[in-house]
Amino acid sequence: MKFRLIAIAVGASLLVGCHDDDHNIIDDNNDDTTQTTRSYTVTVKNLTPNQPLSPLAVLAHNDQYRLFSVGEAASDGLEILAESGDNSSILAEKEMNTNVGYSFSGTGVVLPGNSDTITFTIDPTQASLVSVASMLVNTNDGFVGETQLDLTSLAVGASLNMNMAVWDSGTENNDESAASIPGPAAGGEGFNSARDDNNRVSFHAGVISLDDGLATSVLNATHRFLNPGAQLSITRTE
Ligand SMILES: [Ca+2]
Ligand SMILES: [Ca+2]
Repeated sequence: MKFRLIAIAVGASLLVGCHDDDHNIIDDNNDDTTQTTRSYTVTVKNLTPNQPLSPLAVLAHNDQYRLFSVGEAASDGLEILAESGDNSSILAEKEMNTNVGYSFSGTGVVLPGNSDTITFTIDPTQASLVSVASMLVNTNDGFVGETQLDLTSLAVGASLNMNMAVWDSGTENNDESAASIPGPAAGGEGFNSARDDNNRVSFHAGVISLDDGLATSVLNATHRFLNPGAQLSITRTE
């Protein structure tokens, strides 16, 4: 995954470089109707005190695709990401789903207070909407995610900024046990195909933790979070 990411990053920067050499950027701003590619940077900043975020999954797609729907069952790919932090199944949507034109992985785990940025170029006739997801790894199945963010009207140089809600994928019981939390707080199990929660995506109710009286919890007060869990910024660069 890392090698693939590097290849994408290099490809994107080459495109940007060529474009700058050949054209005046200001002219391009006024020439949207004929522009066949658009470039963006997507940055996610971790706002939590002690919840590392798993490597970002970013998809660019058309309006027929949703990464998740609140109140409905998570996809298998989202279950895997939300329980283990493994983004590979979500990224494989590009191969599995004709509505998904592009997939991009973050560079690695995003520690509290840190951010990760993905830069990419897409053809807006193939994909004009973006979805983003990442697991809070010291949880059973908590994740930050946004879906169907429409970039169509975002002008060059403009940004879309928003707070990312923390969701519960509904695919794993929030027992907070050492055996079931994969992050550094516990080192327990990641993905398990059993769906022993309510099987629908909802706002995460937060963790309880040992400090709040859940005697079997491997978590403490530092692992708590209240929405939002991260900040998302998408800037159109070309
Ligand atoms: Ca859950
Ligand atoms: Ca599960």
